[in-house]
Amino acid sequence: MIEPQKKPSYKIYKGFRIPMVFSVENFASALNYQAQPGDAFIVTYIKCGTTWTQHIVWMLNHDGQPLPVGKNIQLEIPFLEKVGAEFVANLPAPRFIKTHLPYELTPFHPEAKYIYVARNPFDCLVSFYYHTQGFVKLYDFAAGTFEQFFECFIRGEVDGGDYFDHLLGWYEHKADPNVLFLTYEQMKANTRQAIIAIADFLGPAYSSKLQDGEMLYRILHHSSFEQMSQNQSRWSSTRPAEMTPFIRKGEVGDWQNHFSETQKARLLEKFIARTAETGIAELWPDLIPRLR
Ligand code: PPS
Repeated sequence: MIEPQKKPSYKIYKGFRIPMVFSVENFASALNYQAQPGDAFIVTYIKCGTTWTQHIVWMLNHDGQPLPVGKNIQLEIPFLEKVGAEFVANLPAPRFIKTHLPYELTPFHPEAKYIYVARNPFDCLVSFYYHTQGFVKLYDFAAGTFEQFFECFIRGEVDGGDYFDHLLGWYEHKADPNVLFLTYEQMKANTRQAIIAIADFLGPAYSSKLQDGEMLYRILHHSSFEQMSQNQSRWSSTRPAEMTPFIRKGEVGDWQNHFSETQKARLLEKFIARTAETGIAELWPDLIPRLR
């Protein structure tokens, strides 16, 4: 008998895959959260640089000091779909909110701000595989293979929904006045510039703080991969010691260590088909030549 394809386990709500330990009620309420003027959302498809951006934003609000041990970024800048609307509505203003929702479902207010971070789908897939494997209680996929996860991702049958739908939906709004569109790769190439762009986007109350070069230096230092690799209980719930850590590798191009030639060709074909004539391929100019 052929073994059925192993897949991560999810709860399904209106077609969304939700990690098993998440509450459907909170997820449903998140969709009805009333965004407020002054709210700032950090929006990503899963594994595209959310936590890194959350920490930068948190430090901009805390004199460039790093998140101390004992606190968790997911409570400081809460994940809307996980904690639900009431938790977020009760935060003091201005609210900073994490979400993985696609554009059309993200609570909108013209005076709210949206920082969107995109990451190339190849590295996103690899990072998402380790995430799904490592959070054993969330997905029951500890024994899942890269090949099995690849099939789920390419079909969009993962809890982020379809990667390309998410990116296309937000990319259309990249020039909106209340959207800051960044890529993980830009953040890696020039983190200093990304921190300044985020502060400028949040407004003079933030950008003025960076005039003190000391604070910019502190944020740069504490947002580095090396620093964020320390005391990882600050970023997520714990995962079994034998699994990869949440802040795992932090590299551009790790996909080259994982994809077979066939997988490269299949995801490249999908990437080209889904992003044709959008300009999205220009976000990662080195990617397609390296894949061919
Ligand atoms: S989540 O679960 O969706 O919130 O994950 P997310 O934070 O979006 O993405 C996790 C990946 O981001 C990497 N990361 C970093 N890279 C570089 N520098 C810093 N400071 C940093 N912090 C987090 C993290 O390692 C995950 O990527 P991979 O490729 O798995 O290492």
